[in-house]
Amino acid sequence: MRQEKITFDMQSLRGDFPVLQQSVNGRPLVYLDNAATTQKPRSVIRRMKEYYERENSNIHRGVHTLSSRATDAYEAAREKIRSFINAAHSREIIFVRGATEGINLVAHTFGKRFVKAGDEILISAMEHHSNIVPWQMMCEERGAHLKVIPMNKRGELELNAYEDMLTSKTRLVAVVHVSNALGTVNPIEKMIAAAHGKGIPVLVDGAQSIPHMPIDVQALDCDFFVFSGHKMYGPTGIGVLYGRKEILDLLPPYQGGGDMIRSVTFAGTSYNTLPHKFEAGTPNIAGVLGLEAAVDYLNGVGMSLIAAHETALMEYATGKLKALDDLRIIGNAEKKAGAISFVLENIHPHDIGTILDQEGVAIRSGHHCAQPVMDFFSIPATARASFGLYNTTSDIDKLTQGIKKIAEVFK
Ligand code: 7TS
Repeated sequence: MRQEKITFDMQSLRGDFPVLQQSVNGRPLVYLDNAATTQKPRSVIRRMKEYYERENSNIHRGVHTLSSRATDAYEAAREKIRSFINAAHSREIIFVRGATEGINLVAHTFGKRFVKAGDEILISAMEHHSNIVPWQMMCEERGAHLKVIPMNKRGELELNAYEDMLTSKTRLVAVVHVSNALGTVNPIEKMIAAAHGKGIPVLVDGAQSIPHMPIDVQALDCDFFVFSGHKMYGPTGIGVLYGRKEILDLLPPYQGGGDMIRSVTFAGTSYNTLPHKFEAGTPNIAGVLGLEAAVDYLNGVGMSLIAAHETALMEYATGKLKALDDLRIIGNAEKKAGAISFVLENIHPHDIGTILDQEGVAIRSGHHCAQPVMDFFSIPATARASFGLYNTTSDIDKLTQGIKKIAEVFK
């Protein structure tokens, strides 16, 4: 069982994040761009600094003390992350640069091993570009077809259509858990069960779910799950590909280099076992240790408590935004997490973002690397407020006050 504090002490929690203790444009910072990246607690920053000051050394190759210390720390972090997502084995945890690299790794290696001309890959209508383009590239290379699970105007996937699309030609389903552009939480347990019913493996893009809810990859029964450290209070440049051992063992290596080999001669090379087979070259050691510190931080607060706090925030924000004149929320799925996208009548989202910034409120405006979602709703862009564990109802009040000001300026 994870240790969870009984109460959510917001003041002490916010105090853990140095970035939040500043003013921007003369106003105390209200940070509502957590879907793009989250702020880092002091413990994460400290862990990385400590590594460089005391342990810095390359891993898996030296016999000297610092090297074995760094190796032990790196592998202990892998075990911590295994436990965080409840994977069955730590060798199923592959360190990558982020969700994007995790998806590219699977598209490349799975494609090479399992996909041939005429086969189909299923993605959904609400994917981030990083869960579209790698599959397009792979399908083009292999003469396969990319099929798109449709969604409705609320921003929910059409599950009946999905089940009909699972055929003997389908090699893999790659679907987002929580949409970064709409906030929709997809019913992935159901979707995975339906695919498995036909023997089809499933990759889940967990970039936007991992910071907001407890994740148990064995309970989900997914075959692959990818996420980025920087969206869960960890550093940039580090992420995780979880893969079921039985499938990872069948895949060819992604990149060649040091650490991924068992032996090399000019006549040929034999490859290392999991997870090293997929970790060529010197990895982001400091990043891995920073990510471990982020996991410790999340466990310390408690993922269930974070989920409950953020669900309440989402409800509060939805109510406040809905009450504003001329504001339309894009994405009204029954189950949402993390982010609310909206548009204001006759005001470009970039103007919303710029004026809010003057109020010290940081939100994101644009297509959120989900252009097909914008096309679906016939809009060029949205403004998006996205939440983290340190956000409060007072942050949301400042957001809505800022939006009211914008409406007045443009009147
Ligand atoms: N998948 C989803 C659902 C995402 O939201 C993102 C990043 C990625 C994959 C890619 O993650 P990366 O860490 O490899 O870049 N989403 C966003 C966003 O919404 N605003 O900035 C980045």
